[in-house]
Amino acid sequence: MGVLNVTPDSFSDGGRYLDADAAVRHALRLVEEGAAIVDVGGESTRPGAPPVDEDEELRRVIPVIERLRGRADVVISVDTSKPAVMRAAHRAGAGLINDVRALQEPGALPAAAATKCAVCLMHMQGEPRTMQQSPHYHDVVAEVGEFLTARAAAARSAGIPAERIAIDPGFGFGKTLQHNLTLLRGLPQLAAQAPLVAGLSRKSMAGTLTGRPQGERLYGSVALAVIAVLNGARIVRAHDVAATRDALAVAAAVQGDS
Ligand code: 7PJ
Repeated sequence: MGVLNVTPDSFSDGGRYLDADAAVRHALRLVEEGAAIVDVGGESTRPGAPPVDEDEELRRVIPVIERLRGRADVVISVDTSKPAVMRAAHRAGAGLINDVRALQEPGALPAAAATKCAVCLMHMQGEPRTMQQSPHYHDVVAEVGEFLTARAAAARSAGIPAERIAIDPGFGFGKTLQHNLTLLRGLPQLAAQAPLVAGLSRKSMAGTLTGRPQGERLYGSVALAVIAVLNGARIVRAHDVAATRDALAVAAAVQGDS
């Protein structure tokens, strides 16, 4: 899953893709590099980011999805928590709803179900503005697992079939470095529940573990992606698709499924 940020305050690309045509060009490059899914996001969820209103989010993502539709053999994902954005993105051509709030916003469950899109349900402790202030768990793997089980059950009750539901532990979303490492080790437990998505690309743990600044997190991110896949992740969310694909081709060969 290639990441396409269409936010002016995105921490990893500085909003370089705000212009819809430039965003589509970048999306097509992600597809050329081997992305099977392009995840289009208009709400920055980096720690401390302010909320974005619905009209602004629609203005950012819908033109990109409309222009991308039919241009490439790729599933278009929309990274949103807002029911109106889910509906509009589906009409524009999205096939996957990636929600960092796991369809907990009012109206999100029925809206997602009505689109017949696949969904990715992610765990987050708190809200982006404050989530990194004091994350706390007794047993992070068990608590994240229980949350995802409950949200998958709620999605099924709302009419989303099990085969369209993926889950994601939400690395960095209300988690310390130690929480992230424990979750990474515990991924096999979560992977037994449903197809697992892992987003580690360019996150702070890749910087902390390597001692490198923000622009130099590629090698750390690729290592994290490989570990995630060896521990059961089925979809990896990544900014650097070509490098990640190569590394995952190696991991898949070791696993014996390529
Ligand atoms: C994730 C995401 C993630 C899923 C972001 C960033 C922050 N969606 N959206 N999983 N992260 N499913 O890219 O660093 O980890 S935005």
